[in-house]
Formats: sequence, C-alpha cells, structure tokens
Amino acid sequence: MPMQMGFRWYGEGNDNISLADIRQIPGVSTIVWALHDKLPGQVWEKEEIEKTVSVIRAAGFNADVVESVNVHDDIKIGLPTRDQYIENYKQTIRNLAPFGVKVICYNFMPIFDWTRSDLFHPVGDGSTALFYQKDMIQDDPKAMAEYVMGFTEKYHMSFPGWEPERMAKLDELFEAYKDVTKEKLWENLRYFLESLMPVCRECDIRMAIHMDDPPWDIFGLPRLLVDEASIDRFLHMVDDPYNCLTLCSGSLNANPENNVAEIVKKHVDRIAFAHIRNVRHFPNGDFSEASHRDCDGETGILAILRAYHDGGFTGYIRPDHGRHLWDEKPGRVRPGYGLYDRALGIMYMLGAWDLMEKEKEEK
Ligand code: DNO
Repeated sequence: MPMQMGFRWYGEGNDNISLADIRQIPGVSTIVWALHDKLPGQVWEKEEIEKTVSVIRAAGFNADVVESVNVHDDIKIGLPTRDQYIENYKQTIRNLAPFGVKVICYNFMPIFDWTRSDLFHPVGDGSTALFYQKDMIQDDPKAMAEYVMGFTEKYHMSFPGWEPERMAKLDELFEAYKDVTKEKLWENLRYFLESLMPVCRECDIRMAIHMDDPPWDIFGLPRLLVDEASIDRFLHMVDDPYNCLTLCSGSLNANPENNVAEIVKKHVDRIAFAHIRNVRHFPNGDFSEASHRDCDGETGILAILRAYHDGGFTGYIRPDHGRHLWDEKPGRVRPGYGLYDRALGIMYMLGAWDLMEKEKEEK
C-alpha cells in the first residue's frame, strides 16, 4: 500500500469547500473528517457516522482518517469520572470500525489546542497566514481565547478544540488543571492509552497523537509532545503498534531546534498520519506559517518528504495549514484551512514524491 494523500474537510454545511472542489485536486484519496458537533466525551453513534461517511464515499473518497475524536478534560486531569469517558471513547472506536476507519488523530493538550496570536497575518505577498507573536502569549489566556472566540462568533465558525462551551468555563478549567504537573499528565496519558489499546487491536484502528502546538508550555499549562526526546518517551511508554503519532512538521518546528526529518527517519513505522506544514521563524521567537515550498520556511519540507519516501511510509499524509489566498478573506475560510494553498501544497508534495519514485525505478 503506498502512502495515501488526505484533505481535511469540516463536513456538509460546515465547510465552504465542497467535496466536488476537493475532487479536482490530483491524488487525494482520503477525506480527513470528524463529527464536529460532538463535544469531547460524547459517544459517536453509528447512524451519525454513517451519514457523514456515506457522503464522503459517494464523492469517491475513503473516510479512513478521523481528526479528531477529542479527549475529555476529565481524562487529561485524571478525575475519577475519567473511566466513564474512556468507556465512551472505546465505544466510539468500536462504532467507527465498521466504516473502515483506520486512524484516529487526537491531542492531549490541556485546555487549548493550537494557539496563535493572529489568524490572518499578512505574509508580504498579499496573502495571509496564522502567526504567533511570542510576547502576546505569555500571561493572559483569556485575551487570547476572546480573540479566537471573537472569530467564532463573528463568522459563525467553530474551531475544533475551541468549543465555546469549554471556553466559557476557562476559570474553572484552569482551577481543575492546577495540580496537573507534567508528570501527572504523562501518567494520565498512559492510563488512557493502555485502556484503549485492546479495543484498537480488536478494531484495527491506530491512535495517532498530534504534537503539541506550539511545542512548549503555555500559560503555565504543561505540554508533552514537544521534541524528539518526548516522542521517544511516548512511544516507549505504551510500546504498541496501535499507539502511533500524527507527526505534525509545523507544530514541532515552531521550535527551530527540532529536526523533523530526523524524527521521521527514526519513527517512520509508528507515524500513522503525517501533517506537512512549513514555518518561517523570526529572530525574536515569533513565527509565521508559510507555503509548503521548502525555501519559503525553515522546516525542511523536502528533507521530510525524502525521509518519508525513503523510509517506505505507507500511512496517511495531508497538507496542513496553508496561507489564505486570493478571495479567502476572514469569514470565507477557516484559518489555515483554505482551498488554494492546501491544493498547491498537495501538488508540491506529489511533485517531489513522483520524482523520488521515478528515481527509484530508474536505479
Ligand atoms: C490544527 C490541527 C489541530 C489538530 C488537533 C488534533 O490545525 O492540526 O487542531 O487537529 O490538535 O486533535
């Protein structure tokens, strides 16, 4: 099985991009999907799954990858109520299996998912991209949450991981996490995964943890999947072929010390899902997202693709955040998830891949 190219889609009525649009991008086999109206902790019922999967299949794609089944805070915090939420998670895995789902992407970040200070920052060529201004994400989580939620309200767009129901309870959440040290969070992650592994094996579904974005503690909240050493620890902690990674090049390389290609070489067998995103760094620690072209950022996109290719990668891959181009103004597009730059990203990746395949055949 060769690697499979995916495209993240937010679902009918929830995404301005249609499956018919995606069909016109060469080489896409897999729609990366989710039931976006589900809150963390709820069971995804078979009938609901069936509805979305049948739409995806009717458009000529497979629905092999879910991003994300979000993890309830009680599991991350390690409360006694976690066992019920873990049971619900197992039921969701069992319900997804008959629909051919092979990979579940999730994250274990406390309270916030990806974090940025500007969602539509000018890149300099007329387009905009997600931007991280380091000094703005220091000590005021509420200001940041209000900024992101402002978009949600103004444009009637939800961002996964930023559920308004959770953001409305920020004080309570910070209070609930106050004793969750980094070590406790590791322990809670281990507990969660060890409970799930037998069900994953039975259902042949790989759990693929997303890297923490950005890869450092924010607002005093611990973050785990931040570099090569922590990835080693994670894979060793639950050493099971169903315990895998969503290796996100852009999340990791927000810290320029992280050499993503080296991590790919080391762990290609445990990467179920590859996110390809390019990052441009500024000397003061700020960073901007960039086009997928290698020289537009410092993430090393070509070296990463080479590492996947030469390592015999057979998992799923997708372009991650792109810039917002042409008519993709705020409100018309989910930040990072426009059509055009992700389509360009796919062509860049497939161009490099096809060339490497040709070279291999000619050898
Ligand atoms: C950002 C995404 C993340 C990712 C979650 C996985 O755009 O890559 O939000 O989906 O962290 O649970």
